[in-house]
Amino acid sequence: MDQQMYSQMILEGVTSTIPRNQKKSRRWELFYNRLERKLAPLITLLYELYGSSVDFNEFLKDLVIEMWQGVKERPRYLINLDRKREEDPHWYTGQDIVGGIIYVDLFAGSLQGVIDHIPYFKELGINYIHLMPLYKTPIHENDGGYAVENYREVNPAIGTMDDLREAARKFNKNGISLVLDFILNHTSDQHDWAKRARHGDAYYENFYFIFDNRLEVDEYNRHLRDIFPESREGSFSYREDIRKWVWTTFNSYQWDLNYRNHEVFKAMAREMLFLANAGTEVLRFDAIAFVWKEKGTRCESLPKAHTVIKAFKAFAAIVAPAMEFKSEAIVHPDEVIQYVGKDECALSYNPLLMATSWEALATRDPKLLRQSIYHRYVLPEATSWVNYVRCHDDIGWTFDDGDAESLGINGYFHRKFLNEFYTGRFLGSFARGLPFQENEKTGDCRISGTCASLAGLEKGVVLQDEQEITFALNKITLLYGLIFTLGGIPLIYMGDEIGLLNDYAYSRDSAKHTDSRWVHRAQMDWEKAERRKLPGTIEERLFSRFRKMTEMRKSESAFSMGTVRIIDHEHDHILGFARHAELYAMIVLANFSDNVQTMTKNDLQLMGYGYIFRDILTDRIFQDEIVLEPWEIVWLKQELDYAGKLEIS
Ligand code: OTU
Repeated sequence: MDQQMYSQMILEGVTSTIPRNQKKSRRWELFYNRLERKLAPLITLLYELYGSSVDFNEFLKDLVIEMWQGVKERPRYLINLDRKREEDPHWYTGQDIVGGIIYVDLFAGSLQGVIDHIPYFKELGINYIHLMPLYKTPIHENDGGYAVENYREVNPAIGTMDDLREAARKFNKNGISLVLDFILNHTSDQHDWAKRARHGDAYYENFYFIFDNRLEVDEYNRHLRDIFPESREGSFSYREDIRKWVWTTFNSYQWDLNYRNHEVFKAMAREMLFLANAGTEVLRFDAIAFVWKEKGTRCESLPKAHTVIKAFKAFAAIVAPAMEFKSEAIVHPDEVIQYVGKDECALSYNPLLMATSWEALATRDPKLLRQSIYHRYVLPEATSWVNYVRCHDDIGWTFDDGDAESLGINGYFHRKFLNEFYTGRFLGSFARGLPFQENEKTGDCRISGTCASLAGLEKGVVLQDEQEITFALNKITLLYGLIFTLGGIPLIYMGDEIGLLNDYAYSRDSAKHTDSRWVHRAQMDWEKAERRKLPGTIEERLFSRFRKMTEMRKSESAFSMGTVRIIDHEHDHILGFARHAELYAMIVLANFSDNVQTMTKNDLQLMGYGYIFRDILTDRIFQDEIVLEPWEIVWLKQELDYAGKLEIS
């Protein structure tokens, strides 16, 4: 039977079970229309995953009923948002969006506290806010919120589900998009499903990967890499209480869900709808590379991992079309891109840009960064990067070894150097970072630290070295300046705008001391933030630049997602690129060095870019040459020539 007919049959089957009065409602009409258009593609995807199960039809009907429940419960303002987004489906590609990420408790104590800080977001120009996992978790073993005990409950220390709904509504009223996490690869071992599985309930045992047999575990392990090697060798944990092995890709208390079981898909789809109806506009899909497992493979980025996400997307498109997915796949660049698509994740973190920016800062040479923008920046139509400088996680050096090789860089040794540099072990390094998940077997390591500490501000402040401080402020501005102009949604890890430094207190906390990422999950310091109002302070110098950058980004349509044209020139330390708007081009130049660099206007003229430029961040005019201070970034706009015409060829 073809999918369209099949879908019709399921639709009729479900319709006959819906009470007549419900079927007369406008909601039903809306839902039915969407189903007619969108159910068949969903079924095709699900068939690929679960078509061989005997109860496939029942499963589909259950899903449709879940969806109807979701549509009925969807608040009216979100139904309106659905309509608005359907009219403007690529809203997230615009230059008018600037994001921020926070941990609710660390930023403002509670959800009400976050609501109270809406003016601060507005002051900075932020209109997309990622509230990091705020669900109920165990008090100690929670992986910073990523070990969820209950997706429908907010961590009681920060508020309630009603507070979250209120925050979402207030965000909506203020034109701010709410971003939440969907932690779908695993639950906490304290989740009700895991508890039931531990008590021998076969239905829930099937939600996870639980093995009696060590041999089977070993067989899987042979092909897997260790993600958190400091916590354990291999991807499985032995549970004394049940005397069995459980698949745990991350920490031992994070149990991987078994998506080969359609009941898991159904249960998680239900949780997803719940979050959609709480007001989520963008759902961050955590650790998606791992969601599908097959023996004899490395169980990362398998084709069916994509099918699972596409199926979730097709499902959400029927109930909550306003909601987009953001991919969090911090993997090889070839794989990162596979998750990006309007029918999968319209948005994706850009770990390569993040890593190569820091790489260029350490080497003072942007060639790898330039190459990664040149070869790996383009995305499919109607999708966008989410660019970031720092987040709550570590920095991993995820560039491709072949790319590096072609520039004469040996990947293995270069990563070693970068790790030495950012942990401050390298002589003369400006960075103050810590190693994360150092793997003695492979020599692998990642880096923790706040943006400011890694960029040299901590060193400058400790040594009271004014030049180091100035350079650090320039470096921070440079890194953020890139993500504000390259196209895609820039994300500010809140605290970076005032230069929050590493917080070493985590090492004295028994629940945190083994995870160095806590060093950069510092509490927002509101007293420090107040100093943004005092001219000349570090906070004011930095904050005012962030403000200027958000303002300028939003005002220039050239900075929306689109083509980036790399500018070729002969200055080793300068990265240059152009972004074209309809009538003019914006040219961004960044100096990756401790010295002043001068670029002749010839370099730009050769490419057809005018004579007179204005840096829109400082309003300086450049006529004969462009002089860049150490670590400076300029955003140049071509000025009108004296005859009043645009100087563009
Ligand atoms: C994500 O990160 C989260 O961002 C982390 O905070 C969590 O600890 C983790 O998942 C588990 O939920 O390894 O160092 O290659 O793609 O998913 C960060 C793995 C991580 C990454 C990423 C993971």
